[in-house]
Amino acid sequence: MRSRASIGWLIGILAAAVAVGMGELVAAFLRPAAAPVIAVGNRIITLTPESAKRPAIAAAGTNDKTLLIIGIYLLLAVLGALVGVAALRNLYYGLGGIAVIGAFGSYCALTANASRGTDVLPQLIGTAAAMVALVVLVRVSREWSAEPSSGDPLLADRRLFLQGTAATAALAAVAGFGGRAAQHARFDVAGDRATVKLPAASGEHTVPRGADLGKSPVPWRTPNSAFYRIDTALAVPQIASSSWQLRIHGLVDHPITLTYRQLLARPLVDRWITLCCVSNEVGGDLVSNSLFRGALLADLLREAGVHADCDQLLMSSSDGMTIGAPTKVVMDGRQSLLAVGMNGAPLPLEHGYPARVVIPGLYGYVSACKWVVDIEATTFDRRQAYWVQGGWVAQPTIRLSSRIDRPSPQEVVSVGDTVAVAGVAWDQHVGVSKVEVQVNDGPWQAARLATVPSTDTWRQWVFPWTPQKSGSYRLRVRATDAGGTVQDTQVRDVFPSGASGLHAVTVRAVI
Ligand SMILES: Nc1nc2c(c(=O)[nH]1)N[C@H]1C(S)=C(S)[C@@H](COP(=O)(O)O)O[C@H]1N2
Ligand SMILES: [Mo]
Repeated sequence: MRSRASIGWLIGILAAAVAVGMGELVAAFLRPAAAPVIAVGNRIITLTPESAKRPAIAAAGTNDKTLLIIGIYLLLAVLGALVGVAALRNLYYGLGGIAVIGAFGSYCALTANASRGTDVLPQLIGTAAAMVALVVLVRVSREWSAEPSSGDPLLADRRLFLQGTAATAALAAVAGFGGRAAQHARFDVAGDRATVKLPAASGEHTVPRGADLGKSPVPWRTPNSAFYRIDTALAVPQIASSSWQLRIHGLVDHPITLTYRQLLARPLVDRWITLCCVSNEVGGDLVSNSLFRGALLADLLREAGVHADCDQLLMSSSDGMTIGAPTKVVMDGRQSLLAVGMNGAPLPLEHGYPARVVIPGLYGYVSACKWVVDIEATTFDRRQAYWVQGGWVAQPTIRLSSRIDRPSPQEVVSVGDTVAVAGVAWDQHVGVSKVEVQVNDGPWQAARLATVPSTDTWRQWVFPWTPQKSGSYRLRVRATDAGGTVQDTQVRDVFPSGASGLHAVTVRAVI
């Protein structure tokens, strides 16, 4: 393994590893979001145009973040290898390459959402460390790979080379894993969350009788661990309850700053709310239903004295996400929550601990700000929220939707056996009045509907069906809302305001 190229790769990749490792270590003194790979990833998310992001997310699903991180590591390894090869030819080429990569990382760290000036330090120190490592490694590899003119110094030099690369690898690993461990020890708030005891709340408490028909593989109440998750946070924000504050300001008479303790001291309510993502495909699972506990957002806004000309409430999270909701929707009497709990427990970290907003009847991207720390009373004219900048509609209405959860696609059923075709339908804050099922091109037949505690949740349905002959069957579902409007059959993509079209499942009946 003495070819120049492979030595070049090795030392270049090691230099890159030193940069990442030192960056992780320095980030432990600042904050996890400043770790080089996280900062670059966060910036790449905002740099990528929406039109390029959507196919990538569609292909990767909810693994998109892991894949992005892996991609950054791979790219860095390739760039590192190139730098190493260049450095063996001319050390300054290699150092220049590192400087360029470091400059890009620094740019990302300084321009990422909610970045702080000090976020550049891990980049700078990591870059400097990589340069030192490269100089040392080029030295030891030159001495080894230069053909000995006389005698046999090769053996000694080879040992020097091995020692140099091993020491560099060890340094990178200790700094990197040590830095990571220190970040967790210093910043993780799972322990903080475990100490929170939420005060009791008025309102709903248990799954209402008759809401879950027991026929679907998807329970009416989504457990916290199964609740869908959508956000742009590469590292879940870690906000200790003692340091959380919410600022309500802008077009208000009295700006408010609320601490977690003050929030818990307010009257809290428990409400069943079905949240769904605008990116949910027809038949998709980016929709869940839980019991949210929180304070009424409208009360807080009234206390702040929101001005009549404020038509947008622009919420910001600690990681710089912005989400804008129409003021009149929040204030129209529905139970919009500044939520602290989910299914009886403090909010899980991935779902916004310590506090988030949940507004029944709106898609998540225009309502459900997680890790919320700021609400600015403003106007749609003046401020554009994150997703709206990407072309998503600013004030969409949720689309009446229905889904078949049983049988599953391509399932094989028995001729003559009755199958409980089952699923859910939703049109939050409007309500579902009817669900119908169609077999092949037959008539639409009414399904049995479950009861619901309010119009703010999805509604289960079941339809007993007995295939009479063997063969392939297509089952379709459609819902009707409380106003009598039947679900839109037009097929629409999720962008820019939510998918529409009917969900169909094809199954095979055999004797
Ligand atoms: N801070 C923050 N809040 C956010 C988002 C985000 O990316 N960051 N995504 C929104 C979107 S698009 C949706 S659909 C909901 C999802 O909430 P969940 O992950 O708790 O299901 O959160 C919303 N709130
Ligand atoms: Mo979403």
